[in-house]
Amino acid sequence: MRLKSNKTVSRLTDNDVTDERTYLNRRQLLKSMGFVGAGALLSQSAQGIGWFDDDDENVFERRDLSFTQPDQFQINDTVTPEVKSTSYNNFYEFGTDKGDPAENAQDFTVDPWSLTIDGLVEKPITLSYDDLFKRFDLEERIYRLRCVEAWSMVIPWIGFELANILQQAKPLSRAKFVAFQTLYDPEQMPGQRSRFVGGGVDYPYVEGLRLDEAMHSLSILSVGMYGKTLPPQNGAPIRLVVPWKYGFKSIKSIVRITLTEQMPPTTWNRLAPQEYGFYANVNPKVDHPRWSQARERRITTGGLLARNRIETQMFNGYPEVAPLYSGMDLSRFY
Ligand SMILES: Nc1nc2c(c(=O)[nH]1)N[C@H]1C(S)=C(S)[C@@H](COP(=O)(O)O)O[C@H]1N2
Ligand SMILES: [Mo]
Repeated sequence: MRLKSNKTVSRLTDNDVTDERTYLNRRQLLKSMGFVGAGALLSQSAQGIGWFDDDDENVFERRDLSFTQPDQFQINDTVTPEVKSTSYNNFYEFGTDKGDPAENAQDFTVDPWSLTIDGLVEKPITLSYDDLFKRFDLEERIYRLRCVEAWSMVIPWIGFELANILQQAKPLSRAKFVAFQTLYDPEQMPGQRSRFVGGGVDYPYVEGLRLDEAMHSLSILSVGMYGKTLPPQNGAPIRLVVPWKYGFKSIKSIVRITLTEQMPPTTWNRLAPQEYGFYANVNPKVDHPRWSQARERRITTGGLLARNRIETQMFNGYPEVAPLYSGMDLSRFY
């Protein structure tokens, strides 16, 4: 994480952590700025990035789910081991280091939960924790997840199409966008109590989609992964997954979905508008101002320092979404 201005903590690109020396230099930089204590520095360098943490830290209880496995989402890519996708996370509400969410979110309370769908709809809906798992048939979708920081994973999500719930709420014809909001609960989320822990984000974390993007069959609300309910570090009890967009669009631990007429504000766009757009479609031809998006590090096996570089695919390999953007200049609408 490098400080760009006193308002913005900008993201570290993957290229900055591919060798341990750079990684440690970064820790030292953060430490000199007062972002991490010496203890964190030592334990992180000793344990890598948290993948080899004591597993007794993962005390959050996850239930088995029942779901179908439609053929079209059984893809060829190697699925990322669960131990990695649940310990290398971006969830700034629980801290900005990749190992922080798994460490700090284990006591997160997800039951009771309340998710409201409101705004420009005929029938506002409120779902309880149990409703999240009962109201829709759950299916497994194995999707690629491409972070804007140029790493990626392949994750077996369990969930239902966002379109299903939006249709139940009956959008009014004026509705053009869908706004999402993460829980705001500073007592449970240390990143919401301190600018240093929370990366300078103005909480709650918010995201948005155009209504036609939200209605696309690839857009899902996920309530589980690897056969079980979500762990808190991955956005329990319910999070968005939009696989053709950079990972920051896939907002976690959602409490509110609001249909709007105007394009809603989004967290990373507010922080650094010249770096993160509203659309954030994965695009190997449109580089981030500070690093290339042509390639990515696929996290499979082999640890943080393993070199596993592959070419990034247009729309993250989901070309069926291209018609949503016909006629748009994607370098302008990044
Ligand atoms: N509320 C919230 N949602 C969030 C984030 C966050 O910091 N806060 N990080 C985003 C980013 S940058 C990524 S890459 C994905 C990571 O999801 P995962 O940890 O399940 O892989 O979550 C996204 N959703
Ligand atoms: Mo990300």
